[in-house]
Amino acid sequence: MSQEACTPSQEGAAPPSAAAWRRHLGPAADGFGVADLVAGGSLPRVWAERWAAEPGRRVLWAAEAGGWVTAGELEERTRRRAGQLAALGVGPGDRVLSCLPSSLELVEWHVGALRLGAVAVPANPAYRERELAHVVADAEPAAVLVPDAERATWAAPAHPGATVVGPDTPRPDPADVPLDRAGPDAPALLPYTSGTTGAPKGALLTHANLLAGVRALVAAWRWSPDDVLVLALPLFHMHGLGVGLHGTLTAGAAAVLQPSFDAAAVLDAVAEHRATLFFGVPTMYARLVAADGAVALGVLRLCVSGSAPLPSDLHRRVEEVSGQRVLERYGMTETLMNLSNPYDGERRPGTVGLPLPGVEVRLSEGDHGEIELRGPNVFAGYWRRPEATAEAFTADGWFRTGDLAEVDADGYHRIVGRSKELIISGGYNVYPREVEEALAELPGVREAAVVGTPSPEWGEVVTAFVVREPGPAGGGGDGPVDAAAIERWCAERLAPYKRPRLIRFVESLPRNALGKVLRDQLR
Ligand code: MLC
Ligand code: AMP
Repeated sequence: MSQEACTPSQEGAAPPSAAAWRRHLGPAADGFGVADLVAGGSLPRVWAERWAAEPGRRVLWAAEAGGWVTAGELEERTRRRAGQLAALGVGPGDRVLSCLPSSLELVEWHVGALRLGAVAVPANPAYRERELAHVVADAEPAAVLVPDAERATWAAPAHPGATVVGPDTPRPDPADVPLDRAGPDAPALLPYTSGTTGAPKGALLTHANLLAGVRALVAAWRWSPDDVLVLALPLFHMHGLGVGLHGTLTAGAAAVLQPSFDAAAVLDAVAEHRATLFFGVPTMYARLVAADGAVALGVLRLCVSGSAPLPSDLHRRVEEVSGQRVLERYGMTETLMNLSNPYDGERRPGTVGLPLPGVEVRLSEGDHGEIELRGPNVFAGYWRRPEATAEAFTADGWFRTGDLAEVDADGYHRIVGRSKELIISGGYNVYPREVEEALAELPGVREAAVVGTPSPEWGEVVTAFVVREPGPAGGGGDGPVDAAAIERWCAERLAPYKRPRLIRFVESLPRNALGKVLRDQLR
């Protein structure tokens, strides 16, 4: 595959701060460097080596498998999927889009694609037609894996060159192909994100990016082969996939896969499997502390929160209820994880801690401002969008996150806002413009603005301010468009987490002299 994303220059990179490495790793920081983060060259090579060394070790627990899948079985299952993809015509560098629910099957296809040297494109199976079609058309995958016939009919026209594999598609016999050959600079993962603004873009991560990102966590969080993670995060986003799954396999540890998050099921799994780790978004912690048996969180070696701000009072609640002091970290699709509270040492509520091994962090105004990043974890660029890639980096090659922070005298970072227009609801990112565009297409809506408003359950909820056309709505309605019509319209076009949960009808939208909507005023 040609390098279709624009790779920014990393020339002149200063070595990552030895002090921050030491704060995370203690004496183990001595003799540990960037080369160690990317040793082995790719995740599949590192995994295959581990699986061969200890084939009998339990790796994944999945209801579908009726229990534990061992390393040797996972090697076979993923080899078979890689061979089936090859038989479908997929080769190294081709994209493989999976739009599947979190499951062992998804893991098999994903790891199989990586082993083949293909580029895995994860997509949320809750996407509606326009959302899925956008990603399929943009990524131009050679194969698309879907859970049902409806999604097959949505995906196929978006890229007629793709082979769409649904549940009833006969699986070919696996071809015998070389596996685990991709090198560190080969593209590995293409998750979609809207970046700072605009339509969802593919963020192209190399094998080295994925490996460096995950190795830093394995070291900083003392992830060991003895660990058992309860993995209830969706496996189509960086948190569940790039951290939870990839980290487990890289550490040679084990994970209990859950098809979705349910607080009681998580607490049961902790006891049943003698789990040691849980990773979640703040909404999950809010539900866990409210559940019967929340005290069980206290038996875990480590609980990590991320993807959205963990309110300090929720941090304290978890500790009151279970004795567990949650470790908060900060990451992004484009970079994996960047900052983390230390494993040993103070975990400060309301902060996201210190730069992780390999990651250089600077703030645009010195001790405050936009977080800018450099390191082996930072992605190669946006897929086929050189302008967006160029905009995302400073002239001297640092990635601009769009998150605003301040740093205290001890080096702890506190996220204080965002310069990008983004709503985070329950750990899912929602781009106001995408929702506004869907609303504006509804006959009877003159214009709409979407903002996030605070919510104790979701962090923020998607809130729409709608200006209606006077008189009867289009589309056969008798009166002006109402909230029920908006909900029906959005349900057809947007995944559930993007749909406005609050709808306010207003006479006009507040604008500045240049005509730009004043979102702060709406909030
Ligand atoms: C579900 N719903 C949501 C929602 N999740 N609405 C708003 N925001 C969300 N996040 C909808 C459901 O579809 C349903 O709609 C209604 O809310 C109630 O559903 P529920 O059953 O109570 O919710 P549930 O399905 O349990 O989902 C809640 C959740 C989920 C917290 C488990 O949102 C979740 O898995 N969030 C994690 C997202 C994540 O992995 N983010 C990481 C991105 S990577 P209806 O219409 O049926 O009533 C990243 C980088 C990093 O950010 O740093 O990690
Ligand atoms: P995504 O684009 O889905 O990868 O989401 C990344 C965004 O999530 C970041 O740019 C932040 O805005 C936000 N984020 C992740 N972790 C945290 C955190 N611990 N606190 C605050 N925001 C976070």
